[in-house]
Amino acid sequence: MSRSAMSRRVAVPLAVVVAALAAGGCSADPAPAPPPSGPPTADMRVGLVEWGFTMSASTLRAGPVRLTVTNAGSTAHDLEVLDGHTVLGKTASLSPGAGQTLEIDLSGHSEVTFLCTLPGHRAQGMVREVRVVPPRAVSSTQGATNT
Ligand SMILES: [Cu+2]
Repeated sequence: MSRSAMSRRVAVPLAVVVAALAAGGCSADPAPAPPPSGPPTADMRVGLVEWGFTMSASTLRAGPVRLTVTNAGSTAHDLEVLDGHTVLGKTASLSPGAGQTLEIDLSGHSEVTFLCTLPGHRAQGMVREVRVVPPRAVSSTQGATNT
């Protein structure tokens, strides 16, 4: 008797907690912030997080570029840079807090793909197309906002 009264008493607060958790799950989703707009860069910082990439710029400059990659997440990640099926560069699997610098040549490329190759991470959202702009176009678009 007293037992059923007790379970009824906790039933309402529990439902409230569950509803709050469900509602909070969406807004608390740690989606990476979009990269700042600005001129294409040859020196980009890339953060690996659950589940995506934070980037210090939105576009890369064709030619030699340096990617300073840091795992800012709480599980292991890596970064593979692809053009189609061609691997242009790839870090080791990085523990949280670890980093690696990739030096790659993007001469002649117009778009690359950033990808985390750890199982399941691509499906969680760790894939992203990044535009590569030839140096000739850089000066004419410098300072302009995205078209
Ligand atoms: Cu990953």
